[in-house]
Amino acid sequence: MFDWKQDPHRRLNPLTGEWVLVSPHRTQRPWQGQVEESARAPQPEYDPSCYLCPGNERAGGARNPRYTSTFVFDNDFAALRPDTPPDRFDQDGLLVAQGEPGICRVVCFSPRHDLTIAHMEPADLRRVVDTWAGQYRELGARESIRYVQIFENRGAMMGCSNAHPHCQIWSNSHLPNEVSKEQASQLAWREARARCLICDYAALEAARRERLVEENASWMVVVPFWAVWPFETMVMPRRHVAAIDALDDAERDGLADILKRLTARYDRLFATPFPYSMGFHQSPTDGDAHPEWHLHLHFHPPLLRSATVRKFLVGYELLAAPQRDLTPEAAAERLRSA
Ligand code: H2U
Ligand code: ZN
Repeated sequence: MFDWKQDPHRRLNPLTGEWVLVSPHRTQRPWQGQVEESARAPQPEYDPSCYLCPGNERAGGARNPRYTSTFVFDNDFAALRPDTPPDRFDQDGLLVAQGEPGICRVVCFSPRHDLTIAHMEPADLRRVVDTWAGQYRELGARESIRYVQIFENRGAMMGCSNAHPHCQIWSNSHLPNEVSKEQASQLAWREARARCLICDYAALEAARRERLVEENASWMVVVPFWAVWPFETMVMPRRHVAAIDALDDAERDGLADILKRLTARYDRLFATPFPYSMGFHQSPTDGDAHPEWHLHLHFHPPLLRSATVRKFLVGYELLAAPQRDLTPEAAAERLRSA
């Protein structure tokens, strides 16, 4: 048997069926990451030039109300439109295209321009969780909406266009690629073993603990065994729940708590507001029951060694397979001690 702290090996992601190459021997050299103090000026509570602050005019010309809690609006530059004809074009199976109706929204977490998830009050974060659940249910109830993708880009490094803490929701008619892979894997697991893939995985990680980063009564955070990004994490409810609207009161508070603690831990790791893309994966809203689905979130942060040294997915990764040096176990250890 190879030594997975030393020997190059590949690991399977059972949720996608894809492999990641791990080269731990390359990190045997001593840690050289410097910790740079963030030079960024603190954000003001209200920014008169912000498109998302209460009472301000947006880039699209609309004016935000003087909102006092979580605020949702239709994206002024939406990638999807509800009235798109769903027709399909297919020439010899080579030129295949389809009209994709959908709805895109923006969710401002709170009126405060300066409060990221890590700094919000638990009660205010709970309102964000309830808003996510409400949006999932409302959008998902529409005939043409079969998947609701809730995600947050944080930090300029991840393409976030505005410092005001917010997330986006893109909802549409077809399962997006990543969701489609997870759907197939969870369904196959359930058919083969009559159990849930993520329930089984969560139980295994709760017992082994080496990749565990955070936990509370209802949620766990791990660096998944098959992580691609250096400090990638997966956030899972302990109970088998297919979608966010099925979380009970305690689980919603638990989600607010775990997100606050995880993002604060990320911020501490390199003493910088940690950039990431995060989002939910959950049951499609196509009218079927989907008992195979287990709600979860993925955090994909780009940073590797410091506030400025990031990992790029280039070269071998673009052409062959994702690769990492730092093992997921070592990343979890570093996050636990941050
Ligand atoms: P990021 O989450 O990547 O920063 O994107 C912000 C979204 O907000 C983006 O999709 C929308 C953009 O279209 N937006 C508006 O709808 N109105 C505005 O006035 C500014 C930005
Ligand atoms: Zn703002």
